[in-house]
Amino acid sequence: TTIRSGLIALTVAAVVAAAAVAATTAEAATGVALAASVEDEGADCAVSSFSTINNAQLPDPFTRINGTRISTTADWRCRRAEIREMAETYVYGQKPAKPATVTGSVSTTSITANVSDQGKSTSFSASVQLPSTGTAPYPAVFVLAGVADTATILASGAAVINYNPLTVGAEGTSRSAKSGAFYTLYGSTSTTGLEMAWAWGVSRLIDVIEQSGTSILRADGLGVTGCSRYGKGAFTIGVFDQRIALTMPIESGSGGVPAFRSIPGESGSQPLSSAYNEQPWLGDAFGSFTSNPNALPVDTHEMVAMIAPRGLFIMENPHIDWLAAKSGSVAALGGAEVYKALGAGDNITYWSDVSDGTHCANRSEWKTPLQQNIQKFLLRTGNAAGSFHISSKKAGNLSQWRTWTTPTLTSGATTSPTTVPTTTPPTTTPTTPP
Ligand code: MCU
Repeated sequence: TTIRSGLIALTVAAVVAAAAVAATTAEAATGVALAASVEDEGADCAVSSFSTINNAQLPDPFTRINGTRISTTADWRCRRAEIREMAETYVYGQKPAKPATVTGSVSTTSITANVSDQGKSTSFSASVQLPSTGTAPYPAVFVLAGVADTATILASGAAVINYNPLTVGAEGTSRSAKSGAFYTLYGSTSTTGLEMAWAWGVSRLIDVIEQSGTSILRADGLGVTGCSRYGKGAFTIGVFDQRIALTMPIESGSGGVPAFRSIPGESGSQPLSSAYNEQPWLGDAFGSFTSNPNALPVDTHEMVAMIAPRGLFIMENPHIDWLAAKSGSVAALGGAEVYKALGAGDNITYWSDVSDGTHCANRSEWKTPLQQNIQKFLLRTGNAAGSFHISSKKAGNLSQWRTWTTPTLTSGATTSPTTVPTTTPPTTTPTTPP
């Protein structure tokens, strides 16, 4: 028995070592760690107090609330936490931390989460479809409401987790009578909007995947996608859980990827007030900003940046004005500056140059990049560089939206958030959009 268990231990060690080498190789290619093993790596960061601002341009993602600029890649962790806090406060509503009790199970056909917090309990499930190729444990993509090219996802070797967000945060209610699993725990008058409620639900399903061991699904190979209102959801899910390795919002429109400041000037796009009122997708606090987004101390290019350096594949439709693809390109280009500064410029893809104008269609142009993103970030068998394919019909111009430049971040330790730089901040030439 001793020899046998020794052999098993050696075999396990070899497999673990091989996995570690694979991860190191994938990460070495980008020079940065990819998905995290925790929901929020900056949960311990102290965030200074903040308030509204007045700035018609996109806020500088590299400047802290106290006015100093970050200078090392390690500084990004707590700068990101500032953005997260401002985004929760003014845009989406608070995402409660992992509740005291999360239990559940993963089978080859479903995942169930049972969650209890402050004396209240709820549970919800998602169905699972395993791919026909590859071997367990499989990477997996959460598909919101079934709207995405699931055939290509499965054929690429990733499982599909069919997540119905409406059971966690229902549409069709007033802001004072919200319902669904999230609001069962946190109250029907919670000021947190549906997009964040949906994000919380996926985070709890990930807790269950993590706790279930690795026999069916891999917790370190998870992606998310969905179209339209579910594109807004897919984006929010990726922004607020760093365990998501690949985020793929499709045609998300106002309340999703498009920059809030750019939407009012984009002809035919869904106005902020409409996105706020159609359904309680955004948090209640956003109501103060629908006619004045310039007061927001954050914009969605910084939500894009919160996903960095993890995989991000933004898909947009330039043929329907309502979908605000021009403002989407502004946010993507702005957020890509953070990707570049972190040495992960290759991890973001933006694609609105498509011929079919049908909303939420499966498009031939997106098939290959979808497979490549799954290979790179979920299976970790590929390393295709991300790229920008912006439709000339809806091409935003980042230089009109910023005065800040993109710093060259050094790899040193974090600089104190309270230290005022004694030297002039680096004056790098703005990098050309990818
Ligand atoms: C783009 O997502 C939404 C849009 O914001 C709404 O105004 C419209 O009613 O529905 C779109 C959608 O979810 O379509 C499926």
